[in-house]
Amino acid sequence: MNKPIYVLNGPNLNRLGTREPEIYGRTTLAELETMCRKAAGAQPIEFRQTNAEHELVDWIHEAIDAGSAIVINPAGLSFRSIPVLDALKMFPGPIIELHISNIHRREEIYRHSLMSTAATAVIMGLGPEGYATAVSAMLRLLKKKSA
Ligand code: DHK
Repeated sequence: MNKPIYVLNGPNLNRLGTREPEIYGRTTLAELETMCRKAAGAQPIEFRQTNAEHELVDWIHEAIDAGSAIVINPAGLSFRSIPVLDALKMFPGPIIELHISNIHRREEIYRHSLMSTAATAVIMGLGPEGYATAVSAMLRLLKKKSA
């Protein structure tokens, strides 16, 4: 059995569906999980969300030992969390940083993600569909890695 892809979500993403729909759309986190599982097919995934920085760090540590890849939307932690960045730098597999919005078209405070230096790739601006795109892309990265 393949080790799971960890799809990790940061603060406030539990409010998707009603949170600033003009930016994030109306897809709920539960619907995003369904989209990810459909895109993953037989590949197992761990889909989680937290509002706590320490929990996101703990899950990245778990992925270091038990996961094959990480797709992460760190949300607001993207811009200030050295602990999340440091944890990602320890992860040996591929990492896709994901944002629903195009952070470069947002207010200045959202335009520089600390996480990107640890990411294999960054996907942003595709809206909620970006999650399925990220999982599909990760399947290809893992296949290339195992070839
Ligand atoms: C999600 C958030 O919660 C924001 O803090 C980021 C990101 C953007 C997103 O687009 O998924 O600025």
